[in-house]
Amino acid sequence: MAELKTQVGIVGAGPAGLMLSHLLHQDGIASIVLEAKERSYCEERVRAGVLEHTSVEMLRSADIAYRLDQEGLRHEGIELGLHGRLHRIPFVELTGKAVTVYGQQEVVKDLISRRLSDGGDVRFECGEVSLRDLESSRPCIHVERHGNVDKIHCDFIAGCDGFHGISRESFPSGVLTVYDRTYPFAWLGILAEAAPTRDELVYMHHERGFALYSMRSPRVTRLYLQCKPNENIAEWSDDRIWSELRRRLGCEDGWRPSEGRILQKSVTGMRSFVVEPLQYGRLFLAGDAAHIVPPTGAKGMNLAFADVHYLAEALRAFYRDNDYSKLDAYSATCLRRIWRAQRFSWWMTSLLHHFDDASPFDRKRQVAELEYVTSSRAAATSLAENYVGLPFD
Ligand code: FAS
Ligand code: PHB
Repeated sequence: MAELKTQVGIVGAGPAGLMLSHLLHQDGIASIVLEAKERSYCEERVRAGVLEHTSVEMLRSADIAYRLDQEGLRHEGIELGLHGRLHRIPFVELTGKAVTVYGQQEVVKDLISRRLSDGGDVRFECGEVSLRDLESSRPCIHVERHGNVDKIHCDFIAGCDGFHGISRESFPSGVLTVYDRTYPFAWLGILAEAAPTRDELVYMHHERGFALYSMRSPRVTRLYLQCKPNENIAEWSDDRIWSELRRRLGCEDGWRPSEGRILQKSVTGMRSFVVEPLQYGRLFLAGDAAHIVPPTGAKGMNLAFADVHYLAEALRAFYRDNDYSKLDAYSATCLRRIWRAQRFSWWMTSLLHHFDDASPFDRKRQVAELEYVTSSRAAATSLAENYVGLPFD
């Protein structure tokens, strides 16, 4: 059994945990990152793909943007589709800002290789993690592996272990308030070896259900179909997927998504989830451990970065100036941004998806709202400023 000491113990090597460890390192603050999975699993997990302007600025100022700047695809707008016609939302014209398409797994690869080349302590396949003494000034992480328990004594613990992690579960019962909403549909997502034939993402409203045309590189596209919440992927042959994508994404002007070998396909559930507060004693939650958004607003990974932006700032103030005020304010500061992103993600989801239980009035109102957003500069600007990322408070 080893007894270790560090300043910040971090559970989870996703975008939140790795970015926090890197930012702390740049401030000379030590951390140990504990990850249950193998390195390859973390680096190959296909998830988000859109980085807000705010996240790109953060990666650049943290000197983690070399590959992002080489390979990321700058997108100055998106297209909303209705009745097979596309309407562009020009982000740069409306907000002066753009987004960048760069796969989450690429961000994770960049962060892992940088942490390790900087001599960072990132422990993959770490074993069973449990948290102790959270109310004390020396919380402890127990890591059990092959019957052996290591103890890591910390000043603070960052719970960055995602929705299914143990950190949120470590809050004593009655402390957390949970806000939860699930949607009566899911997304069937594919990665395809097909060169993009549009320069920007297409969000398509269709009576058969929502569809999204996205991409990862000049050779790979990423497409999503609205499907049933318990959809069985085994019932979706590649041909069936492509024929449904053609039907939903096909445009009046003849555009169709380019097709190719499907590299990966999966079904992802849709939910809006927030817990309050994000802090218990010396444990601070960040990212999916504290909140989940439906991916329609492309906010998941970006919110995780925003949380660790505030947490790193607060820990810097503590270690530099023995100032605890930002740590005290961490939960409230993050929750302001989290609820704005929740509102936007819920709104984009409500605007673009097919609800089986919608009344004829609701269907007409949904189309009227989509027509308003695609014809009003004010409404388009509101969408644009939320999509590119609200500035940090
Ligand atoms: P992550 O979940 O990324 O990382 C948590 C890490 O903690 C994982 O590596 C996990 O293995 C580890 N961990 C868990 N329990 C542990 C334990 N007990 N001990 C040690 N380690 C532990 N967002 C979009 O914007 N667009 C998308 O298309 C999109 N697709 C998604 C698809 C899926 C299936 C999921 C789940 C999410 C998707 N998201 C998407 C949202 C996604 O981007 C998340 O917001 C983002 O991964 C959050 O990052 P983290 O908070 O770091 O959590
Ligand atoms: C993606 O490229 O994976 C993606 C893009 C935009 C979204 C969701 C997912 O809203």
